[in-house]
Amino acid sequence: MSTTPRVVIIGAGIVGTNLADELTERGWHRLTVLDQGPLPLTGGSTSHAPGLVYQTSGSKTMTEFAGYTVDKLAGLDVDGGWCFNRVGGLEIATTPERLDDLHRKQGWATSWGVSGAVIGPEECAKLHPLLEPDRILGGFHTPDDGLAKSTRAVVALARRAESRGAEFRGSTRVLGISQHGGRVTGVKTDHGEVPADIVVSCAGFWGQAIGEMAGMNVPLLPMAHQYVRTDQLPELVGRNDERSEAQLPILRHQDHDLYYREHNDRLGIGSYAHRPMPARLSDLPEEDSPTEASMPSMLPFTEDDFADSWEHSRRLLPALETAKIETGFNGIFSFTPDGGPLVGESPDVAGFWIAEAVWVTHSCGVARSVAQLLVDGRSQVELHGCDAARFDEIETAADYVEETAQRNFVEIYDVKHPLQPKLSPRDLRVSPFHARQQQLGAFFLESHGWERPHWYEANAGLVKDLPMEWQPPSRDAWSAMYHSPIAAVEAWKTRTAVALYDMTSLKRLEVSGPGALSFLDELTTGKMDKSVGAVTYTLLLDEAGGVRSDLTVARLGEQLFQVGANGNLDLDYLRRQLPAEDGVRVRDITGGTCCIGVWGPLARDLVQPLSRDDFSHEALKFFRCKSAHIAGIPVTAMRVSYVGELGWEIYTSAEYGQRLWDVLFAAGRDLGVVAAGRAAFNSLRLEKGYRAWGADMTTEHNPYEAGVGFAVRPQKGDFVGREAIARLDKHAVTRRLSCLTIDDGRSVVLGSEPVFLDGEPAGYVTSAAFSHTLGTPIAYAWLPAAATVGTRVHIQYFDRRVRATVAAEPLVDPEMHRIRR
Ligand code: FAD
Ligand code: THG
Repeated sequence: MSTTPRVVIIGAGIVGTNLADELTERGWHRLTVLDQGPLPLTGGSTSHAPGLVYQTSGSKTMTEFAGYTVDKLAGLDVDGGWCFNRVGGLEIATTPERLDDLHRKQGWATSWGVSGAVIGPEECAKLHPLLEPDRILGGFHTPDDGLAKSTRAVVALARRAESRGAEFRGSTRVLGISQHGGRVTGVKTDHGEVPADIVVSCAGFWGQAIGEMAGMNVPLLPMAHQYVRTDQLPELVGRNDERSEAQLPILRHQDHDLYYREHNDRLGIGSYAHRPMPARLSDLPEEDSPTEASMPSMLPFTEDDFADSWEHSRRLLPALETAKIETGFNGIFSFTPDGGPLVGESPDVAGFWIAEAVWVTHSCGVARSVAQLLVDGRSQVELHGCDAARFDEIETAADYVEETAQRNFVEIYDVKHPLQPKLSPRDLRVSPFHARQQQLGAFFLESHGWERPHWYEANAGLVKDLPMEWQPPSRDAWSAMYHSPIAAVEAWKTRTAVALYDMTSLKRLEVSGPGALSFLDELTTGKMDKSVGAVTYTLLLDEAGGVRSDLTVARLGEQLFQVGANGNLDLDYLRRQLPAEDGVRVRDITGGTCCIGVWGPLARDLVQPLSRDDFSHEALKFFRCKSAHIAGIPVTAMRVSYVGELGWEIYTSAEYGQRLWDVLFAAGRDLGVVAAGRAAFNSLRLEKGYRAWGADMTTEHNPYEAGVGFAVRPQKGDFVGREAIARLDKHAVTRRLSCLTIDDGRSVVLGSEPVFLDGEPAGYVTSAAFSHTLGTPIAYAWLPAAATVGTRVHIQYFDRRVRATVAAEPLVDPEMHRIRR
């Protein structure tokens, strides 16, 4: 008798069939896959996807997903027909900016373990003879990329899953999700009810409609994307046959939003150059028996939209000059607010999961992770960029999704700076200090809808006052983007006088009730049962001891805690862990409150005269908090500093925010106070060695290798991850988040670059900045533990090698003299 849960998968596209395969491989064979379309050509996106698989992206997780897709599909066939054709990938540059970007991309490939090289125009033409070498500047060649035959892969995967007991039912439309007592119990279809303990919607761009049936908002937008096939090209005749289909590398011409592949003696061309074309599900053709030429996910070809793409294609590939477009269609697939997929369980209906907005490229990897989540409770590849709960509420609103998804479509192949903000929607969330920040000439970047000052032009006049040793060297054009030398002023003032930082966008959660203490105690690595007024830096671990988040927990009352968190994933996690019986409440208080970080050696000189409360070291020690009044404004002062200086995070409710800002600013004038932005903030926190969750560490890392082992108290009693942690030898880590200083004192890197040890790729940069206090660029990187302090390494920045040295950390104030006084 089997005891594995009954699973229903909605959708037999590349994601659903992969998931059926992964789950049955893990012994979960009580599994039914339903699709409204006939099998195997259901009429979803998979049924027409040309299947180009480029593995490399800026995301380690997505690149690893793609790597698994390549490996897995390469091992599959249907009656000898390939599921993956390793023709290689070629992305060409026709502008110097693109060529630079390809070097940067080659760096990502190296960081994440994909092989690839930037090559010259002649070599490109040798690989792809349709290319005219004098029309291009070079290309990035990735020999392991290629074509996925998704329509064949679904057959191979379904056969394998069926052989292990899975059942596939086509022409069965899901009409509703049945639930009882907050749990999914099955799905309603046009052929009756199918009972289930777990339902996973792999419905692709129909995801929103299925989500609605379970009351889950799925932030994706179906959009059309044009794809055409030419008529026969004499240059391709005789090269391929029906079986091989292709042998030239898949080609990308991103400067004009185009890509190409062979279809035997024809060329297929995909274009993102047209206007965004959002599609309504109700406008799709109803098709009971889809064919390759007609299916629900295909809208009629709109030729005018392709005109420019055709021109640019003929310019790039002269063989097209005499060719014609034989067929074309506007094919539909999913776009999301940040371009990432959507993976996770409904927050409201236990057992209802989604795995949507997934490309063929990442499909095997996503499916493996979902199977691991379901079977083991944990994905081996970390998922924070895929988790459906990563968005704040505003980011899941239909208006927001429509606007950002369309923008992502337009920008899909753009050369993107890591700090580049969205142009719209903007000014969605502003702190109460916003008007003042504008008056000070704040340069805003955006995060989860929040406007965050990166520096203030009002401080420009102080650049000339910078002492010699604080003057930053000039930067290369790329690292100078979205940066200003004014950040040096703001860092200098923070280390030598006092500065005000807007900390409002930091996610704040209130955890309250009689069960609050034990609730937090069971989830975190730290001791929570401290006196009222204590603040604890602590970790959330997963069951395997991976770092799920790092938090500050302030005990404001016996049954009242304020948690400083890293984002919505923390809120989502805490809510899911709430005990069934009442007694703990978790509330997001970010929006109704605000926070100013007042930090610097003169912070106390600024704040104390404004208050009748005692802000002395004795009265409010490091990592303590208390209620107080500042110029009559009720505040909570928390003696915490992510920039590593004396001072407090000062919280108040939103209504008092502007007054608090004004009072502090005015009182600080004689002390030389400045408003300071995220550019200085990030530099100062790195100097101090404070990790940023998501960038520096994730669930893939344990606290000891990440350098936050000090926050783990195994002796405190049980907590999530304790057993796993107990099995680790904290002194025997094999890799380490390591601090690097750049030897030449001027070459700034930005993050994700590969790091070489003895000439071999050995790790990657997580965060980087110019350290104003040291007068040299610095970086944090994951490196083998053998790279001890003093080890020489180099970082690849575009096509350059930047020498760096592993340094003892933190670089600034290891004795905590600046903070504890
Ligand atoms: P689908 O294949 O759409 O499967 C979802 C299934 O759910 C469908 O079969 C549908 O019938 C079923 N379903 C929906 N609602 C219900 C219901 N109520 N009841 C029962 N069943 C239901 N990706 C790449 O990686 N590389 C490419 O080169 C590439 N090129 C593309 C080119 C074009 C023109 C387009 C449009 C997309 C392209 N994509 C590419 C994207 C890729 O096709 C999709 O991301 C991928 O196929 C999605 O797979 P899926 O299984 O999630 O969705
Ligand atoms: N402020 C508040 N909450 C936060 C952050 C914050 N939560 C999320 C994130 N930032 C957490 N990150 C850190 C990292 C380091 C410190 C605080 C928050 C810190 N560490 C000290 C140290 O390592 O020297 C103290 C450690 C200790 O005494 O345990 O200050 O910015 N509210």
